[in-house]
Amino acid sequence: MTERGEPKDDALPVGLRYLPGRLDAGSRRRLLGEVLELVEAAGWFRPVMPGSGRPFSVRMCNLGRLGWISDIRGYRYSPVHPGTGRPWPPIPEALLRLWEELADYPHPPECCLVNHYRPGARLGLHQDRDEEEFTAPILSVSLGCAAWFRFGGRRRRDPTRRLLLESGDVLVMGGPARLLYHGIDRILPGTGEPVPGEGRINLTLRRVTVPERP
Ligand code: MD3
Ligand code: FE
Repeated sequence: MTERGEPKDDALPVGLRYLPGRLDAGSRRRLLGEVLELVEAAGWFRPVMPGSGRPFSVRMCNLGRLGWISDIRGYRYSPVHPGTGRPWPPIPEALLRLWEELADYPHPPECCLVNHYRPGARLGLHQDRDEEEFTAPILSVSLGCAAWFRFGGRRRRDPTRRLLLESGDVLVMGGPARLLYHGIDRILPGTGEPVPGEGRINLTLRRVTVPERP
């Protein structure tokens, strides 16, 4: 239910698919274990706001050929980790299969951005527009603590509403939903699968480049 008590699927924007409980407890635990093993080996990084250098409250890492990073110079995709200069680890098979099943897009994702929210961490309202390919959806998997997800329209001033995202929930944002403003208001400590270091892990699968025509 949302904050006002209406059903969660009440008039979701066209292109936003909400799949509560898409992953069962076993899949959630295996995926969390696999992702955290890869990320701990590669290392987390703390993005900072372009210009101001103010750090994000969310820690990040990436899997795949390209990773989203943010430093004093700007937001961009990079083939290497900004701290180590090494390529990102591969995207786990289970996530590639989920993309094949749900994305309705004929090419694989190139990036899995891994976000770690500790209690108190948040992500302000923003659009995801650093990719070149906008006809592919973004697919998100929530693991660990539940969180209040906020989304609005294509303009920052458009009205917003919230959805409670729980461990195992999947969201697919495609078509007209691809450029909606969205963010994370706060996480609910003590809910969902235990995450080492506490908190919430969110995975977003993204196609970054426009595929070459055959
Ligand atoms: C709606 N992550 O990494 S995932 C992000 O939970 C990001 O960590 C949030 O926003 C998180 O950029 C939200 C759900 C999500 C992702 C992309 C979207 C919702 C979206 C793109 C368009 C509309
Ligand atoms: Fe986003």
